Amino acid sequence: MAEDNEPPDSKLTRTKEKWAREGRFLTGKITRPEDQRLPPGQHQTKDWPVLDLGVVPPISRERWRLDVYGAIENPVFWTFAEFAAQKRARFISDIHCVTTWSRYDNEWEGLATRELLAACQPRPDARFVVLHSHDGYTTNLALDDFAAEDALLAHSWSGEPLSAEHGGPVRLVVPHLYFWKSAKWVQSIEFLTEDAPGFWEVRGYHNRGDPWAEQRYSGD
Ligand SMILES: Nc1nc2c(c(=O)[nH]1)N[C@H]1C(S)=C(S)[C@@H](COP(=O)(O)O)O[C@H]1N2
Ligand SMILES: [Mo]
Repeated sequence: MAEDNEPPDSKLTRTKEKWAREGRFLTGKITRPEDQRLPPGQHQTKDWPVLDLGVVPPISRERWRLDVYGAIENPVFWTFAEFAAQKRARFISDIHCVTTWSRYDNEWEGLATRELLAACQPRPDARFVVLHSHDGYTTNLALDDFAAEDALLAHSWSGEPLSAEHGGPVRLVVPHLYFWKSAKWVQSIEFLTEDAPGFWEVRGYHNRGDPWAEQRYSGD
């Protein structure tokens, strides 16, 4: 298993760090999702590109566990069967990747993050969430963003089990933020009282990542 390994250093990682330094793709426009479905600087794609650190961790549904811990009242440790037996959400949403592609109308099924919060009961001082993935990737979100009404831990896409290349058995989907916040191959979810920037957030990418405000890079 790759979970204790350092994330791989790749040419793509170095290219994306360079884009952050140069402010690549920035248009300087700010729009709102109500007025404009496609965020500034994005273009629509019909296919679904694969983007990650280059390692697909081989985690079957049988071996997968969800470990939820930190500033919560009820730590959760579920097998895939226990996870899948929770109340099922089905959401349709758009993907916006910071590398400028957007893909409309993705059908996801899984557990709404709000249901997870109801189960694990964050303490009053919990304000941030960090996702830890089996490839060594991490990403951080404000608890309010994690709790968005259309955010979910997805195990299915278009009615089929989520493929390994797209983050199966289970990935996060947070449609209102750039897609790097949507961690693939979720291993554990940590609740924190202080923020803890993740893999891209310490490599020049924005701490929040609102596509309509073009929060691509830190300092935008
Ligand atoms: N575990 C993990 N999750 C990840 C990544 C990653 O490298 N590892 N890459 C992020 C980035 S930068 C993007 S754009 C999306 C890509 O998801 P996709 O390959 O399903 O399109 O996954 C995000 N989640
Ligand atoms: Mo990305």
